Amino acid sequence: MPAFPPGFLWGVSASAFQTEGAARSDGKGPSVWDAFAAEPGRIKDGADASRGTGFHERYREDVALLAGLGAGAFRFSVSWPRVIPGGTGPASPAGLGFYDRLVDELCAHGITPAPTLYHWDTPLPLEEAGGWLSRDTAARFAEYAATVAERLADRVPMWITINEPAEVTMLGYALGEHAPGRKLLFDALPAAHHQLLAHGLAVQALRAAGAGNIGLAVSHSPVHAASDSDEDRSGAEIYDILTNRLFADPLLTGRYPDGFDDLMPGPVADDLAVISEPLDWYGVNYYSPMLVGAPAPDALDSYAGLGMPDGLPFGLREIDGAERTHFGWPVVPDGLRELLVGLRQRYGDRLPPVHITENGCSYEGLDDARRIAFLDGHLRALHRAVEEGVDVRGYFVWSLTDNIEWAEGASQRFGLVHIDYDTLQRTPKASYAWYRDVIRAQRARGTT
Ligand code: GCO
Repeated sequence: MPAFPPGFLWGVSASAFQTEGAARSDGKGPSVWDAFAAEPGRIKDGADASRGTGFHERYREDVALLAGLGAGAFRFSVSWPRVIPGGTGPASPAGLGFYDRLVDELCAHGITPAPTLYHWDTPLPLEEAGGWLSRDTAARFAEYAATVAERLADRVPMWITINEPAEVTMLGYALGEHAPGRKLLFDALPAAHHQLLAHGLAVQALRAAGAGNIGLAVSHSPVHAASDSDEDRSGAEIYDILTNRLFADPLLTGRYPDGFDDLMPGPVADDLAVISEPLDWYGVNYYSPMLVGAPAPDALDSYAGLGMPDGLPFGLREIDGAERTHFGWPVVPDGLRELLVGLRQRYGDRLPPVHITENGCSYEGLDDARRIAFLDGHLRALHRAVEEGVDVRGYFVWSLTDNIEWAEGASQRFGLVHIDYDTLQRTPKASYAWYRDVIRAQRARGTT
């Protein structure tokens, strides 16, 4: 592995709903994902998502695993309804106490705590009042952000406001495969705007509470047209805007892509000034590129288990020839370089330093040579992006342990560490030792 820049942060990511369990402990309020997962048929194989990986009980064991890895940082998420059980109103001392202990435990092991404030688990009462379709949710989020920062900012040197607002909008509100299960198609766009506003208000609230080094995690995929025909190119262009620009443009330039202002709830111009509050860094989640064309009979009717309804102005196509993960996602490491160089070209100096806040793959087994090959290929592609002038400061593997993969339940294993869902026993995989050795070798070169 070539040497990464001095100070490069070697991290691992996870999220609250996917790991914590203890859904009703310590006065935690219900989240939209608790409610969704409890509906029959929502989670594959009827997996019991409410136990997670038992992280709430076993966090010390997982921090020890992080320490064994030599991880420089751990990106976890704070569960909003664990901290503010009703979504609004008083904070829960027990809820805040849990994150307080987790942060202390990480610090005691020399691991940078990097909390995400929103990784999809909206407090249920707020969802029932409209969730991200309601402007009020953004204001409630900023209050919650301030509460967490007041408690943790003295020890937390890196913050992530929200995670993948595009997926929440698309999977949660447009297609209905994720919580809250709404199928609004393009009427879901206000959910995008209100998450962006929530982000901007939270940046202000965090800074006011003394927190710094703030970013967010945005999913990106290089998008290629299925052919040179005008129809395929325009399908790919719409998909590219929805995937790569709908969030990045307002965050980094203070403007929506052409035509989108009119589709958003107001006051859009005032909100954009808040949304584009300068970031300290920009987080990129990358899994695979997309091949997209016009809506057509040969378009995929499902992608990664997600049904694609009729009536969309694009159609996804199979990428031929690529290896696939257990999830069926194509493995294209150079897509990471391509998208980073593309972001740099599009946004120039408006793109702040970048962290790869998620990258990883689902494969079965403890002897996970294919995960090692995946991560090795992506790190080399990331290094090429650095050589091509992209200012990348860190890389976070998704994920430390196997965990609840949303509607896919326990069926997709992304961990460096295996979870036995009967006993919750943790067993490091071959990729854990490999990543430990990568970090060790980089550190020996004095780069981290
Ligand atoms: C996210 C992701 C993670 C997933 C991972 C694998 O939004 O950050 O959905 O939570 O588990 O991307 O799909």
